[in-house]
Amino acid sequence: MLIIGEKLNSAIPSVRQIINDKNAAAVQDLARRQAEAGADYLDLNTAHCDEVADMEWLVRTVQEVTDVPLCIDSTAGEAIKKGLETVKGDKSKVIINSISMEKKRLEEVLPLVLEYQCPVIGLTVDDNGIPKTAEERIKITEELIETLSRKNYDLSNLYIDPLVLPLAVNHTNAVMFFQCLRDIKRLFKVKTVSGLSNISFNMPKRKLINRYFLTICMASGMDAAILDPLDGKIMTAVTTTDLLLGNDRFGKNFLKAYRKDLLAD
Ligand code: THG
Repeated sequence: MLIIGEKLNSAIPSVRQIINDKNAAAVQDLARRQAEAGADYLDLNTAHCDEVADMEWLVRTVQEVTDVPLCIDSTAGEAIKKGLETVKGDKSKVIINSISMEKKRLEEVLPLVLEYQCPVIGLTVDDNGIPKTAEERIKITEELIETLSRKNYDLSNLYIDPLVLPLAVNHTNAVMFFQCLRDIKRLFKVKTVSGLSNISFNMPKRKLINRYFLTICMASGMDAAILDPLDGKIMTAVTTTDLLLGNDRFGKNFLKAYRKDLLAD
C-alpha cells in the first residue's frame, strides 16, 4: 500500500508554529524522517497559515532535502497552483489533494489536473455536502469519473477518497466505509485512498482504533493511506497486512523490516 506521510500539516499546532517561524531545519527534519520511515509521498498542507505564500516556502524547503514526491493538500486552487509551480523535477508525479464535485473546487482544480496530468484525489462530496450513504458516494464517484474521462484524463491516476466519518457520530460509519471501498474497487478502474484518523474522533485510544481500522480498509481494497509514518505500530500494521494480503512477494518487505528491528509487536 502507498503511504502518504501526514506530518507536514498546519492543522498540527507544532507544525503550524514551525511554518510560521520559517523554521526550515525543523520542517526538513520532519520531511527526512518521514521519508526514512517509508513514506512514498509527503502531504503538504498550509491551510492554517498564509496558505499560498507558505505553500511555496514549504515545497521549496522540503525539496531541498528529499526527492520523495509531494501531495499538495489544499481546498484552494491558488495554493495548489502555487505548489505545482514551485515543485522542481517531474511535476506529473505530484498528487493533487484534492478535487470533488463541488462546483467551485471543480472549476479551480480541474484545469490544474489537466494541465499537469498528475494523480489526483477525488473526494466523494458535492455542493450538498458529504453524503450519508455508500450509494450516494458511489454516485459522486461516477460523476467524478465521467467528468475526468470526458477530458481524456488517465483514470488509473485517480484516487477516490470516500471520506471517513467518525464512529462516534454513527456506529455503522466504519462498515459503510468498507462497503464504499469494496464497491469502488468492484465497479471502477480507479484507486482508493483515505485519511483514516477521523474514524476515532471523540473516542479514547484513538491510535488503537485507527490501526485496526487500517487493516480492514486494506483488506477492503484501499490502495493508499494518509498516515503518520513515524508511528512504528501503524507502520508495522501496514507491513504485516501487506504480507497477509499477498502484496509482499517472498515476504521481502516484512523480512527487511524484521532485520532492521522495525516490527513492533
Ligand atoms: N483525506 C484527504 N486529505 C486529508 C485528509 C483526508 N488531509 C488532511 C487529513 N485528512 C489527513 N492528515 C492528517 C494530519 C495530521 C493528523 C491527522 C490527519 C494528526 N496528527 C497528529 C500529530 O501528528 O500530532 C497525531 C498523529 C498520531 O500520532 O496518530 O492528527 O481524510 N484526501
